[in-house]
Amino acid sequence: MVLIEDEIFEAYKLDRDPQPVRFGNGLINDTYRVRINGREGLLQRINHQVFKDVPALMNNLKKVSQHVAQHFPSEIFVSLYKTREGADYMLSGGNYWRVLKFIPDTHSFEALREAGQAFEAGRVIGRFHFMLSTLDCSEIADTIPDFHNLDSRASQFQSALEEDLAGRADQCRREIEFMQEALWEVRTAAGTASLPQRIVHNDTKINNVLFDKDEKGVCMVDLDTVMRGTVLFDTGDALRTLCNPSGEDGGRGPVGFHEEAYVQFITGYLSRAKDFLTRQELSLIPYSMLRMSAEQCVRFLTDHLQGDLYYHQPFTGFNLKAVQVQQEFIRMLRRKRAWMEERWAGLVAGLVP
Ligand code: GN1
Ligand code: MG
Repeated sequence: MVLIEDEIFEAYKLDRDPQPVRFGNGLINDTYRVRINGREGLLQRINHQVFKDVPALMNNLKKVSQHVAQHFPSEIFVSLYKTREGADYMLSGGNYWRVLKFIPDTHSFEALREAGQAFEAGRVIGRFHFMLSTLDCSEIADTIPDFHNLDSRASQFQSALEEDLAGRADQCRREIEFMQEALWEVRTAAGTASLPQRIVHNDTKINNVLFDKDEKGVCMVDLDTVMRGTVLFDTGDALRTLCNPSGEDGGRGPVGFHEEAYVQFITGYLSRAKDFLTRQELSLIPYSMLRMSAEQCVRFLTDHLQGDLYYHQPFTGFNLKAVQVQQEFIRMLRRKRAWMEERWAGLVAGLVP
C-alpha cells in the first residue's frame, strides 16, 4: 500500500479511525475508502505516469460537473471534497491526491448478473452522452492524447513486438498472430473517419457504472478519461464487458456472448441517445464492440510484451490472461456478426423514425 502522508490526513481532515482501506478494482489509480467527520469518501492517488497533465484533468472534471450541475441540477454526479485551503486536489510525496464524495447506497460489478443491468447501463451511458452533448468540445482537454487511436495502438504494439523488452514474444506467438489479423480486420472495416467528435466517457467498462440496491443505474464514475471522442468508444467498451460474462481476466466463468445483454444495452442506450445520434453513429453500434474488444486486447498484449508497465497486475500473468479472454470473445463476435446486425436493425426500426 502506498503511504498516505500525515499532511493528507490534515488537509482533508480525514478520520484516523477506521484506517483507509483499498477500494475497487481500477487498473490505473489507487483508491482508498476514507471517512471525513464520519462521512464517507474515496481518497485517490492519481496515476501521473498515465495522466501526465493532472491539473488539466482536474479542470476537465470541474467543467463537466459544473455543466451537469447547471443544466441537470437534480442529477447524481461525481463531486469532490475540498482541502482545508479550498483546493480540489493536493500534491504530497510527489503524487497528486484528491477525495471524491462517496455516492451512498450504490455498488458496481465486474460482470453482469442479470440482463436488466445491461438496460440500466445503456440508459446511464446514453444519458451521460445526452447531458454532455451541449458542452463545447473545445473546453475539454485531451487527458491522454490518442487514447482510442487504433493506428497508434497498432504501431505501439509493433514496436513492443520488435523490441521484445521482456523476452516474452516467443511464448505468445499464437496471440500475436491472432492480434495482427484482428487489427487488420477492424482497421479495414466500417469507415469511421467522419464520425462527429463529442464529449464521451472513454472508459465505460461496466465497473465504472454505479447501481442502486434495486439494480437501477445511478451514474458513471471514473471520469478521468472524459474527453473528445466518438460515442462508439463508449457503446463498444460497455457492450464488450456486458456481453462477456467472464470478466476482464476470465475469473467469473467461461467466455460467452450474452444475447439478452446486447439487446437490453442497445434498448437502454437508444432510449436516451436516439434523438441526437447521426445515422452513421447508429449504424456502427454493433461494430463498436468488436472495435473496442480488439483495441483493449492490443493494449493488454502490448503491456505484456513490455513487461507489465502500464496496468496494475491483480495477479501474475493478468495481461496475458486478459488478452486470451478478449481473443476468445472476438472469435465469438465473428460467429455472432449476422445475428447482431439483424437484432440491431430490429431494435432501431422500432425506435428511430
Ligand atoms: C483501465 O482504471 P480502469 O480499470 O477503470 C483503463 C481502461 C481500460 C481498462 C481495462 C486510463 O480502466 O482504458 O479499458 O483498464 N484506463 C486507462 O480493464 O488506461
Ligand atoms: Mg474504474
